[in-house]
Amino acid sequence: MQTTKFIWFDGKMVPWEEAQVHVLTHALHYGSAIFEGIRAYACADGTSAVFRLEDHCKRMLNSAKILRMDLPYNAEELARACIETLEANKLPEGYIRPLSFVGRGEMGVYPGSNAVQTIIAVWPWGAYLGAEALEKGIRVKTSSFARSHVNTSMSKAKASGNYINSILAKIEAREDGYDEAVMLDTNGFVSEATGENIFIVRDGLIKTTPWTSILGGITRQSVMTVARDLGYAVEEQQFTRDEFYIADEAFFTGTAAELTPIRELDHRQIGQGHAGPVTKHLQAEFFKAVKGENPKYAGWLHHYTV
Ligand code: PPE
Repeated sequence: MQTTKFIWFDGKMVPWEEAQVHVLTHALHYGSAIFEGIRAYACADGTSAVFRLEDHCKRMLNSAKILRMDLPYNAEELARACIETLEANKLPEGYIRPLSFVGRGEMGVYPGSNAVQTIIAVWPWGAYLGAEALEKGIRVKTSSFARSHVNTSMSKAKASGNYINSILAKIEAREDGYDEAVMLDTNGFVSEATGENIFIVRDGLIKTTPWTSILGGITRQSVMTVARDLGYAVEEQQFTRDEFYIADEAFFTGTAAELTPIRELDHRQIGQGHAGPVTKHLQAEFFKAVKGENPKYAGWLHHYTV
């Protein structure tokens, strides 16, 4: 892992090596933590831009609300701390990881009055599924693990504990020779991937799975907006794995994965077996938006300079 110099820890900038917790931290035992994943991009004008920083901070507060965690920060304070961490590390481009966790105190599932602690780390992070993936697309398989039922884990919270479900599916997919897993919900419909939302394109219609058992991806919402602005028809609609098999195109969206084309699902080639025209168009427009090359989406960017 690439390290940087400082990590923001409960309001203080501490050296990377010193940002540590005790082994009896509640979150380490029970997964009682929430986090965000945010990207910053270097722009052509020499500044950098964090993509939808305020929206990520708002989602973090919503995750805290769902988990009944009290964060002593509002969205503006979290956003400012993210920028300060990027500046302290002189990082023009990379990934931002705020995390709030239930700290040390009483053991036992009930979090009681254990203090909630918050850190923000940043690091350089290239293409999540490999540089080639962004261009050529990836091979995926339907997971044997179902996405958690809507009353099992609260998927609208980006909660650490939820990721056990993702880890199981990711390990299975990788060990079976695939890049990523497609997870079905408990009714058998396509849900999301282990850390990405899913889109298919069929007969000119772009479909993404509805906001039920999935995380409300900020990239998902951004890509829907960009697609509609370009005149494409976009629906949030349930679909099945066999509709996915006969899609003309398919792709994943996520902060880490950005917009990654899918070229194969369960040994069925998707469309022509490489990134299709709609996927390529949306990917190009998405990258323009995040790098400040489309003034229409200037409101999504929080600029800073290092
Ligand atoms: N679903 C899940 C389960 C998920 O974890 C992510 C983000 C998304 C959808 C897409 O959401 P958004 O980033 O707002 O478009 N996954 C994060 C974690 C990746 C990791 O390995 O860590 C991310 O992309 O930052």
